[in-house]
Amino acid sequence: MSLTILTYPDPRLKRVSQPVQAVTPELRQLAADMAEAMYRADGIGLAAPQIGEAIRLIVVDVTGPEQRSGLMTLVNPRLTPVPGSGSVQTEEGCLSVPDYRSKVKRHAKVRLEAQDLDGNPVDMECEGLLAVCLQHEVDHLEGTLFIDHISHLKRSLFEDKLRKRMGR
Ligand code: K2U
Ligand code: ZN
Repeated sequence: MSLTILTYPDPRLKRVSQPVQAVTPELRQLAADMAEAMYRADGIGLAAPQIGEAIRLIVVDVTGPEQRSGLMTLVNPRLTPVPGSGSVQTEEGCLSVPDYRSKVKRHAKVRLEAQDLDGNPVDMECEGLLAVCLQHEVDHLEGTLFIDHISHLKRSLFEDKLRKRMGR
């Protein structure tokens, strides 16, 4: 089933997602559908709230839609910054905020704890694009978009641009 990615300012993108209680066949299907939607949209990450499900499930594949060799399906992911790893500024975009990119400051290294679809624990230290993508996706589970991290001036310029595009 092809999923529709919600776009700003859809209020469902602001919901805080609930923990996944159990991995069911339906959850597996949802995760597979999310990965397909992510690849089709040329994304390297997708969080369940972006397709309207307020649950703590994300898919990530930083090898990208052409290669498709690094898919991670993460249930109830938790990130903790690695002390002393510093921060990085990266140009981010979002499949739910089309045609807009802005620099965002993120932790350089994060510890990822999660479960995979078979209930096995995931516990790894991540850096680079994976660390940035994970922080972007886990933000989605809290109802936070990358545009919530930009300056007030940039945000008002973004909102003006959106209003013009929506003809208001
Ligand atoms: O969550 C999403 O909307 C997918 C995001 C994930 C992401 C954003 C910023 C930085 C890293 C990951 C993107 O739209 S996926 C598109 C993309 C691809 C490569 C690099 C940056 C953004
Ligand atoms: Zn996003």
